[in-house]
Formats: sequence, C-alpha cells, structure tokens
Amino acid sequence: MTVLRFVLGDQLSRSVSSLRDVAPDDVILLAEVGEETGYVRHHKRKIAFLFAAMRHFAEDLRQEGLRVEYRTLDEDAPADSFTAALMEAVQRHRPERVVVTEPGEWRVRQMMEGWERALGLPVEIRPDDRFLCDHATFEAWAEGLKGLRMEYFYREMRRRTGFLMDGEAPVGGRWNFDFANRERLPAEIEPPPRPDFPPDAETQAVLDLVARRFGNHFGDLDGFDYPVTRHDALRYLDWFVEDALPRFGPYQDAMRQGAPLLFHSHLSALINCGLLGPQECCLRADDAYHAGAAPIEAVEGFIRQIIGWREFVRGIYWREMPGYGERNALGATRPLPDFFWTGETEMNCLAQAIGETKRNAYAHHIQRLMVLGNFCLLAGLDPTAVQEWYLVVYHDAYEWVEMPNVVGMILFADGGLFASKPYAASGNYIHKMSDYCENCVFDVTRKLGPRACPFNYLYWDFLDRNGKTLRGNQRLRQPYQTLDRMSGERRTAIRDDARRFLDRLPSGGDY
Ligand code: FAD
Ligand code: DLZ
Ligand code: SF4
Repeated sequence: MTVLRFVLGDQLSRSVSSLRDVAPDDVILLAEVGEETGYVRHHKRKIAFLFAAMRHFAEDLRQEGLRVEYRTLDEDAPADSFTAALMEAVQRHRPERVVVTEPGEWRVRQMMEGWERALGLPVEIRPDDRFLCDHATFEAWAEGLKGLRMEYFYREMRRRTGFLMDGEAPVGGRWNFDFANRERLPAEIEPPPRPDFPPDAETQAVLDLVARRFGNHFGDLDGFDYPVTRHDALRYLDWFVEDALPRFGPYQDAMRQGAPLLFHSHLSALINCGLLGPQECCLRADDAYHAGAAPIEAVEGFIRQIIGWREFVRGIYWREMPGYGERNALGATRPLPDFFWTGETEMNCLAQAIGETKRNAYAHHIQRLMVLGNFCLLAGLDPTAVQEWYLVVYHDAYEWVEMPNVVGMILFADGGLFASKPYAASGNYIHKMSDYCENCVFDVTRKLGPRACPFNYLYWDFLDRNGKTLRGNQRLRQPYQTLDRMSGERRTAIRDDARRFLDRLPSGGDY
C-alpha cells in the first residue's frame, strides 16, 4: 500500500527522516502554498530561492525513480495551505498512512497535530534528526540550570560530536577563540571573489512567477545567483572552505561598506532548507583544520556558530514555545520606523545594512546584531514588529532561529534567559568595526547635539530609561556607575536629544 510522504520547503534533504524508508510505490508530496508565502510577506528572494530549491529537489527525486507529486503556485487551482495540499493528495492517491518530519515552527506543528483527525488516516510525525541535538537532550541539559549559557551547551556539543577534540580536551588548548574573531578589516585586504550560480530555465520560471505574484513584497530579485540545488550547494561549501574560511577567523565581526559578504559562509539558507547538512559543513571545516588549510580561530569560530549557536537557539525556541514571541521584559512599544522598509535614513550604518538586506535578503551576523539589532534595542522598538521584520527580510529566516535571536539576543525581551546582558553599544563599536562612519552625516565622536551620532545618546538614554530593570545586572555595573557620575545637566541633555530623535522617527507606513 502507498505511503504519502509530505516534504516541507525547509526539508529538502535526501536523508530527511520522512524519506528514510521510501519505497518505489510511495508518493512524495511537495507543495508551493499560499499560506506559507503569506503568513508573513517574505522577501521576494526568499520565496524565489525556496521554490527554486523545492522544484530542483523534486526533480532530483524523480531522477532517482521516485514518484513525486509537486504542486506549483501557478497552476489553475493551487493548494492554499499545507492541510489543503495534503487532503487533495490523500483524495487522489488513497494512501494507507502519511509520514512527515516534524516542522521547524510551532505554528506548523499545531497544524500537523490536527492532520490525523482531518484525514482519518494515521499520520506519523518523525523527529528532525538533521539537527545534532534532539529535544530530549536539550531538555536534559537545560533542566535545573539557573541560566542557559550557550558556551556550556557548546562544550557539551563539542564533546558529543568530537569536532576539534583531542581526546577529552579541545584542540588548541581552549574551547573558544572568540577573542581572535574581532579584528577590523584592513583596507588592503579584499574579500575573495565568489562563484555565482546563474538561474537555469526552472529557476527563471520561478523568478518570473515571484515577480508576477509577489511584486509588492519587500526586496529585489535582480541578479539572483544563489545555489538552488544540492550539487551547487556543495560547490559553494567547497568554495567557502577553500577560499574564505582561512580568513573567516579575525574578520568575523568586521563590516565594510559595499562588501556584504566579506569572509562569511553565506550558507545559512542552504543549511536551513536542507540542501546542506550542519554536520557535513562542520566536518569539511574540521578536515580543513587538520589538513593545515585553515587556522583554529577560523574553524572553531565557524563550528561554534553551527553546533553551538544554531543548535542552542533551536533548543531555546522549542523549550519556550508557545508564548516566547510575546515576551517584552523592557516594555518596548515604539513602532518600526518606515526606513526599515526603504533604507532611507541618514544613519549610514543602518542605510547600508538595510540596503544590502533589500538587495540580497542577507546581512551578516554583526550587521543583524550590532547595527540593526542594537538600534531596535536602543530605540525601544516593539518586539513583535521587530520579529516580523527579521522573519520577512532574510532568506534564511524561520521562526525557530529568528525568534530567539530577536527576542533573546538583540532585544533582551526575555529578561536575560540566555544573554547575560543586553547587546547595547554606542556608535564607537560600529566605528571600530567598520568604515560606515566615514560616510555618514553624523559625527561618531560627538556625544550630544544635532550632528552627534544618534547611537551615542540613545545608548545612555536606554540605560537611563531601563534602570529599574537593568541596574541590578552585574555586567552593567560599570556603565551605570558612569551614568551616575554624569551631571544632572548632561543627563537632561541626553534625554532631550533622545526624545527629539525618537519622536521624529517616521513610522506607520506599510510594506
Ligand atoms: P556565518 O557567519 O558564515 O556563520 C556560519 C553559520 O553559523 C551560519 O550559516 C548559521 O547556520 C550559523 N549561525 C551563526 N550565528 C547564528 C545564530 N546566532 N543563530 C543560529 N545560527 C547561527 N540565522 C538564520 O539562519 N536565520 C535567521 O532567521 C536568523 N535571524 C537572526 C536574527 C538576528 C537578530 C540575529 C542577530 C541573528 C540571526 N541569525 C539568523 C543568525 C546569523 O546572523 C545568521 O545565521 C548568519 O548571519 C548567516 O550568514 P552566514 O551563513 O554567512 O553565517
Ligand atoms: C518559507 C516557505 C515559503 C515562503 N513557502 C513554502 C511553500 O510554499 N511550501 C513549503 O512547503 N514551504 C514553504 N516555506 C517553508 C515553510 O514555511 C516551513 O516549512 C515551515 O515554516 C516549517 O518550518
Ligand atoms: Fe552609524 Fe553613528 Fe557611524 Fe553614522 S556615525 S554610521 S549613525 S555609528
């Protein structure tokens, strides 16, 4: 009897648990559906990437001789939700049961829980073992801990995976080379040229569909050249390990105007949709280290992001859902300024990061954290609006990874569940790590007044405004001591400048 295997758009791995025991008579369903393109109005590039990757994955399965039913959004009566697509496929193929892999989002998990009843068939929901830490293991690790710190989770993951281990000890004699990941990029160092992957006919058809159907969504489609097949994703990984990883270490936190990717891997969307496995990416980097092709601070930094941060935020998401997205420990309520959708602001660092996000559906981690995120935190932007923005604009965005990064990492909206203090910084940090300030109308060295860098007074105003909640934080003792030493006049001037700036933030527009 036929088994219907439903593969979601971020499950494009041949080894995904729902396909593990697939038989020639089974039907594999993939579906482009209105509900998934519309639950937030995703960046055009994200939809195009995912549809192109889904269509190519379906073709690879067909080439293997497997039966695939692929529903496109441009057919006469497209399915408008996962549930509708599944019900229609059940009507057509009359399977004895349905097999799926658990989804990445709570919203979809709730949907899946209702399928058995809706279909009148057994529905087997299998664990997503592409992640290296399952739910029970994360729970067991987190159980009873007062604070959940990525660093300790990461050490456990190093021991469990064996990456960069020398018996029981970390290679290089320490677990974390973060201190070597914070150099400014010297002007004479150029990031390496990247391979591009021009659209084939199938991808071009998707780009045309997205331009037609989602023309009013945020972002650009021009120059789309991201990998959309397993074959090209592997080529991109090879390129990264050989050409960019060796210098990924020192320049991980650096930013340069006009150079969006620097030495970053640009692999997140490929890993999150399943074209690459987190394990194989780490293995390639680990091999490069052992072959002497990449230094420890680069390889450790890369592996830490994947087996550390990536697995950790996924654990946090499932542990804290439902309700995690509603946290607002700092009571932030300001609407998102319009310029988050247009990029039109005089603050050059924000204009650059938003402009690149609009063009590429990508910004690297420090742009997301210390430029955009820092601004959202200091300006007291409403956490739900900020979450929606991050979920819309990046091609790697799924709630399981976006939400903890926004709620916990940038906004401190969970009150410090895993961040020991808010990532708040004045303009000096951005000045130190980038060349943005050289091209800005604001003066990063000025603390007050109309031409002063807004990050400077917003930083002190943020601490001042949130004193009740944050003063007790030991890691903020020093900045609060500095604030307390300021004269009453200076504090009033800071508040006035912050008020003047924040009250003038244009908002209320739509995207
Ligand atoms: P690299 O710098 O090359 O890092 C290697 C890999 O490590 C990435 O591909 C990614 O898989 C993983 N990684 C690194 N940092 C994190 C992190 N903090 N959390 C989870 N994985 C991480 N990443 C997403 O994949 N999807 C998101 O929706 C997302 N939203 C974010 C929102 C905010 C506010 C912040 C601060 C970070 C967010 N990140 C998100 C994490 C990180 O910024 C991106 O994974 C990274 O920029 C992707 O670029 P890259 O592939 O070049 O990464
Ligand atoms: C993000 C996304 C989009 C835009 N469209 C689809 C789609 O049409 N079909 C599909 O199977 N998946 C899509 N996805 C990814 C899903 O939103 C994702 O699988 C769920 O959020 C679970 O993580
Ligand atoms: Fe950004 Fe301030 Fe530098 Fe301008 S001066 S680029 S606003 S940090």
